[in-house]
Amino acid sequence: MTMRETEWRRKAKDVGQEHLFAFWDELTLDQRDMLLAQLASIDLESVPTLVEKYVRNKPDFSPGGASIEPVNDYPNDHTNPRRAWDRAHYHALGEEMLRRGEVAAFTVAGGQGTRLGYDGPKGCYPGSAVRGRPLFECLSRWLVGAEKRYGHAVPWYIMTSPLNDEATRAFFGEHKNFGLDAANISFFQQGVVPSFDAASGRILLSDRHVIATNPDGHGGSLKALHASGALADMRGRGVRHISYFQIDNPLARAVDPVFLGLHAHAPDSSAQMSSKMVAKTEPGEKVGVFAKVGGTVGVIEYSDLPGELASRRRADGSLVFNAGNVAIHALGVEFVEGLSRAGAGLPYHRAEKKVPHIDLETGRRVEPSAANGIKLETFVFDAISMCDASLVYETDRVDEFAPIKNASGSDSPESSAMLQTERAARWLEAVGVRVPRKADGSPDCVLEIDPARAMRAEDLRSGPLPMAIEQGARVVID
Ligand code: UD2
Repeated sequence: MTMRETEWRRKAKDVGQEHLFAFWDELTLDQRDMLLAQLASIDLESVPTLVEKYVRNKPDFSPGGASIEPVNDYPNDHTNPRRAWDRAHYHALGEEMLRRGEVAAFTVAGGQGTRLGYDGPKGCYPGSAVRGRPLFECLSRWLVGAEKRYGHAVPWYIMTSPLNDEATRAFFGEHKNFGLDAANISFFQQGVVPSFDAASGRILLSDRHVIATNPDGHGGSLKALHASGALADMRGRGVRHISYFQIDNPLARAVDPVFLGLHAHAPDSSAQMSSKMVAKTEPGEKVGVFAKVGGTVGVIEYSDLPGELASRRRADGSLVFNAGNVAIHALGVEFVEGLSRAGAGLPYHRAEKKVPHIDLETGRRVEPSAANGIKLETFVFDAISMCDASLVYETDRVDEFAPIKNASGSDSPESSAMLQTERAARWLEAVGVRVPRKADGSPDCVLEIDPARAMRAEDLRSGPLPMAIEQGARVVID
């Protein structure tokens, strides 16, 4: 036995995972090296706690006996008597931040398009309604537009995972970074956690010399921003705030002056972490909601929100707990640095999944037909409750939320294209362009507006526009 082997065997044994060496004698020297290297990359010491807390037990994320109140969000309609606010003021402040180069864009793109049935990084999926531009390109167009408008490049940080890092970088290379300067694009990988056998709490092997792992969730982005040096890079560039969004939503405003202005300057914001919400469509809609739990703003998963509260309504008929999470946030660089310094880990959430693995007795690969494993993930929105104060801003669903998650039905390429067209139609109508509509009111055409041309309806006035869109036409405004 080599020193290295002895040491790692002991470490694995100490945390109850010695079985990871079950096939050691059959491995080639290279395979042995790979296994030891993988062991070194995992936080083995935390394993017993993870097993006890999340595999053998199911942590309770429900609010329990704590008080639950709605958040006092900034309504999308800034004249809403519930809370009138000065939209133009915050828009101007946000624009100033962009002019000074204080903002970075950050996309979490570590997931695979599994639900979509797409074999590759989700960002490569054709997402725009008319041209079928890849999701990465849809988002890149905001940054092209912002640089043109504000005279300062917005650096773009993209979090990948071991599952898609190489393919993502290659895709950007093939597409010449979508016209952005390579010096302003950074990729880094998120971390992974071992996948566990639900019954025994043992870490699963995906091959005789490979530990089964899964990406550590979008919450892993906060750790990875620090570990990758991205935060230091931001500091070096004078970036103070991070505009966070997911790869699956082609309508997400990669940079939104109003939201950034509110986040950094509103009196009730700590400028640590702010969020966008959309009003839930019905009590049963499966999105987490922002609420004050025990006086602190956080997200309650839909499964944890008591039914009575989910369906409670205001006098005007709107839902009291309607603040749906669309996974768009603004984060202060200092806040994320502070979390890393304090080692403030986010809690894990467990998911019971089918995890293919090697049977320790037979050495054969098992493709389970029912959930056998536990995958652990952290969620970025759990950082909200660590803020001194956290602001929530309501955006309009049609304006900013058309995710592509499923192959068909809701949140599909088809529903996203319809929403993209509806938004474009509204913007065009707002500046006097006639848009054909069907009897049910939906646009009778397919439309796409390039964000580099217009970040909001008003921007459309600055260039040529058709008088009217023809029935059935497919039109790009750029
Ligand atoms: C997420 C939210 C949901 C709602 C919705 C909005 C959770 C648990 N749910 O649902 O409340 O806000 O989005 O669209 O977050 N990702 C990584 N690494 C990972 C896992 C995910 O980068 O390890 C990225 C992924 O590439 C994608 C995003 O995070 O951009 C969302 O991931 P998801 O598809 O797992 O989340 P979803 O759609 O269940």
